[in-house]
Amino acid sequence: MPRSFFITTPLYYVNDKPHIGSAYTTLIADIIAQYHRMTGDDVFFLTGTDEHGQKVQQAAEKNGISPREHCDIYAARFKELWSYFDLSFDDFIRTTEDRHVKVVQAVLMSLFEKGEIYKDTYEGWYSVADELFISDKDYEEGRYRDVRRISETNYYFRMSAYQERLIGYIEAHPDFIRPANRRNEILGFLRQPLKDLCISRPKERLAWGIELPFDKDYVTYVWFDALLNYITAPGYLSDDAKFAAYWPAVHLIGKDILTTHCVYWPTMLMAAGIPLPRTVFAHGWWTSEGQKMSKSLGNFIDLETIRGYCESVGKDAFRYFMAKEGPLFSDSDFSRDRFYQTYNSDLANDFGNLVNRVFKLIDKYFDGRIPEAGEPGEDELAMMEASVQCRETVLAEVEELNVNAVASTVIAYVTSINRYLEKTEPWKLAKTDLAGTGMVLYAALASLRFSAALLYPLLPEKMTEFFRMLNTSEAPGHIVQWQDLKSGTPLGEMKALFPRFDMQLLENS
Ligand code: ME8
Repeated sequence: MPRSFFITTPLYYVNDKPHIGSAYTTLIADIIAQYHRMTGDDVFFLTGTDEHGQKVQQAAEKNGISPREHCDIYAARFKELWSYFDLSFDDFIRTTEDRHVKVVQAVLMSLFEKGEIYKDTYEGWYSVADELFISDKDYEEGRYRDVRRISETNYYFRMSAYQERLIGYIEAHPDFIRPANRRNEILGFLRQPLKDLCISRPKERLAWGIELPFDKDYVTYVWFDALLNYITAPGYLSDDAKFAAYWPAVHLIGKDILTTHCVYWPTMLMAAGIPLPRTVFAHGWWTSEGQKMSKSLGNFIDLETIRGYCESVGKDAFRYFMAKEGPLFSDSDFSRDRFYQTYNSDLANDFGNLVNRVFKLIDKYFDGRIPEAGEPGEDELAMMEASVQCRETVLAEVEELNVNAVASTVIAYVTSINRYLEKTEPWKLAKTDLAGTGMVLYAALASLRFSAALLYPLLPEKMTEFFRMLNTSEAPGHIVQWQDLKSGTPLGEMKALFPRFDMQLLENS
């Protein structure tokens, strides 16, 4: 039986176009999904859009269109970017779909009937911009925008009743909230008394939402609605076998939505009697050229900027950079220079040059046919062993969701292939020992093929091209054995996979 693996991204708001932040989380989730597929896991990768709430209603009003039309336009923009990057998600959920509305209403009804939801009147501060009721302290500190005093009758979820149980769960499950600093942040937050959660908005103030099944004058608070997507998509209440196969999920999110995912969501699940997520992994933040990204500073990495990078050195290079340098454990800065430097050093120099070198030598001395492996010596056996070690390390890093480390691990192996060639010097050896030269070039190419297979989730287009150059019928995306490289096969046409980027071009722009 294959192991099942369910990974999700946040559902992005449709009041903004995709940008480097949403692209990052989704690309990383895709990479993790691809590595799991590579090992034979049965993967369910989910993304989508969060379409209800005041901001959407306001944006639609501003543009003179209906909220639904607005959502259709924006959801399509996300889909377009994901298809540009050829992402491998299995489902794209929109919170306005019927399948989702049904689950939200069913969960609300059952919690209401169990007494987990009650009606009450609140008088206090409300941030219109953030759609949140805030405390007096928050108000005094001025942390929220567009704050008004309101008195309103609403429905509340008894979140406070789950505080102790949640703390106990987090303490007993070190992998539930990751990385550890985020876990500590949540445990710190839970040292304060937890309040009940307001889960409704009166329709007279906000009409664009899912109607409460027990009171038609109200719609559901957007977060209570959106979080439930994670169980709608894998079939909660609609496909028991699918739900049992995939739930619980690994949620990949940014640090901005830690509390909703690590406090609201698990307590909602506890109340509904559903197991908690396997892991909530909250990554850090991208800054741009050393500063917070902002449209006014002109350093905002939007869709057009992303496409510009992709057009200059390829989509794979962008994906690779996201993986290797992205803010997984702490914030990270996107700098144009660093982007191109990483491309040149890892992809053009380390991988690309090595491919050129090995292909040219095989062409020169073996008429472009993969030479015989011969009787491997100590160095070749060491390369073979190192490949197995490299794969084990990569798979352990994937298990830890540590995509930053994966890229470095494989590139370190590629560097070791370069060192192996420097040591064995096949270009000199060819003058005296052709069989020995064949053995060295076989070992170099077998190691390259092995690393290409491991790099596939990071560089899917280019590694597919590389496998085409090997002229094999095997498709990348699988675990390969080092010694399965077939001697005698004529190599395909050599292409420059990663042409060097001329850094001087940057000085003139
Ligand atoms: O919060 N660096 O949607 P959202 C890294 N709809 N990641 C970033 C980023 C940055 N500078 N900016 C954004 C929502 N992100 C809710 C989620 S889930 C049921 C509902 C990424 O469109 C990061 O993953 O504001 C962050 O958590 C997400 O975009 C927020 O997306």
